[in-house]
Amino acid sequence: MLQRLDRTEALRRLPLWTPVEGREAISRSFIFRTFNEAFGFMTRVALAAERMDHHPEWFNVYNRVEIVLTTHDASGLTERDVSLANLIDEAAGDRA
Ligand code: HBI
Repeated sequence: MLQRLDRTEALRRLPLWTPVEGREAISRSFIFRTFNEAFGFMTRVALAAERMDHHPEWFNVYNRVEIVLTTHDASGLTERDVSLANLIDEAAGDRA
């Protein structure tokens, strides 16, 4: 069984992420220079997410990528979201 995490506690460990209003979820937005950079980032995240069997909800327009993380199986946040968020932060490098 997946152990749910308190969102405030999760966000304390993920300073670049913000709460999603009305949902037990967290989000972060990224702006890249080009679509190629944005999609390269998404490709790295997608391959890692598939290995983890934990997948982002995301939205891309040209150089902008918006990501929402939550654990559907737990109806809230779990360590899987924190792990994926850390991986996403690393894949993004120093992008805003
Ligand atoms: N990804 N974000 C997220 N949340 C889940 O609960 C989840 C997932 N990827 C795969 C997955 N669950 C599987 O355990 C099946 O429920 C599809």
